[in-house]
Amino acid sequence: MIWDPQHECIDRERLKDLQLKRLKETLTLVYSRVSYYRELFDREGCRPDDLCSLEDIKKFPFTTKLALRDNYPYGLFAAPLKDVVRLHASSGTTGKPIVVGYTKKDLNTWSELIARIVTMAGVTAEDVAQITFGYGLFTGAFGLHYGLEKAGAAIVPSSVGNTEKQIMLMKDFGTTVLVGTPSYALHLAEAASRMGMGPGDLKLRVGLFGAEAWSENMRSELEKAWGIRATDNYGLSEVMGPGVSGECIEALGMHINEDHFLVEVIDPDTGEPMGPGEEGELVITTLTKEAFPVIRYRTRDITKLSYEPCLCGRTTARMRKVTGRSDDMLIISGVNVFPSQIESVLMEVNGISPHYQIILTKKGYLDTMEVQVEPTEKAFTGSFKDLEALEGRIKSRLQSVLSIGARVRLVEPFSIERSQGKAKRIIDNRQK
Ligand code: DLL
Repeated sequence: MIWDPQHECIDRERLKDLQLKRLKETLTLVYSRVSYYRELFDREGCRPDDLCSLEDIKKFPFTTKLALRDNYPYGLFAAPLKDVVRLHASSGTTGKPIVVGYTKKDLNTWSELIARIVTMAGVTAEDVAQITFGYGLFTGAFGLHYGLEKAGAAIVPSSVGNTEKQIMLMKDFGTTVLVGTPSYALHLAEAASRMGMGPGDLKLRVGLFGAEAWSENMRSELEKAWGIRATDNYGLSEVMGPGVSGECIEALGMHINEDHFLVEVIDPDTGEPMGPGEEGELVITTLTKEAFPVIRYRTRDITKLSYEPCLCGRTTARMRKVTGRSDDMLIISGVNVFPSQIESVLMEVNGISPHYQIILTKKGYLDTMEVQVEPTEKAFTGSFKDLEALEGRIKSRLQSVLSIGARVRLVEPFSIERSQGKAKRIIDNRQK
């Protein structure tokens, strides 16, 4: 089934007309309502009126995470707060998150786009969907929640964690759709098998996975472990959250909701456009957002686009699975973490040296992070109690800034290797 055939199977010439009209409206909106964009456009000598074709988007400057950080919290909102009905946030590069807002119309669009994506993955009103994303500032849970509800599925908002209870709910409630990060879904599968439960004991049939990169091998493992069809969906808070794109049952790339998002692929080093089918960084302009429109947002995600018609009948462009990022952002169990956030926490703590290392490993299918730090010689008193207190202070600061737990290990002064050039701070031992 196709949720919105009028838009998902739209003739591409008509799509371009619609995109151009909406792009003009969005540029006019940000120019008139957001001083950041107005000043930037004026400086760059570009005006919304300069836009005569979709190609002209290239005359407008990119937006980066830095602009979002500098305008924290509401500086880039194009709607007054009285019209904003929801706020979400995602990691910034420092201690402060990126804040995004939604009007009622934005929320309605969001649930429509998710309804499209879950329908293309094969979800129907008959389904029982268990959402294992964390309900909170993260866009994952609420985004999927309202779209699945719109599609008519019965939702089990079990949120993150509590693995054994998740499995009990799956069995007792007859869950048919599992929603979460692919790594958590594998962890759940392992736990279910320890509890003596296999695919035959549960009704699961579809997985809606996203929020982190995952390989085709991982897809096969998930499909085997749960006896399901595992589908990928993509999005980012700055643009909306989940709902930007998702896989249909052909699983040949994720269909982009192009009537709401204009996409480009650029060379991450030069900013120059890449040719059709070439790999590069995805850049997105929102076409209908009211509260938080973004112009040419550099996602840092590496992918490539395909405009070939899909066997499912949809005409929208597809993006290949995201294979990496063009910045240093880490995704640890679905949570975005910048090494610079960790560094800023460590620099605030008295009694430790500026040398540290972040070690990522897998425990079963879950990501774990260990932060190794050196106490200064002064702080290295030999008193176990002092060291334990120091470790506890670092741990709780990290938890509050990153929203995930990290193991903190104090190591002897001068034991972390000093680099000759660029410091190697991250050791990622998670295999892909
Ligand atoms: O992760 C939104 C989301 C939630 C998407 C649930 C899908 C399902 P953020 O926390 O802002 O938003 O993180 C966005 O996560 O720029 C990518 O690097 C990565 N990411 C999201 N989905 C995928 C995916 C949500 N399917 C960042 N494959 C993005 C690979 C993904 N990476």
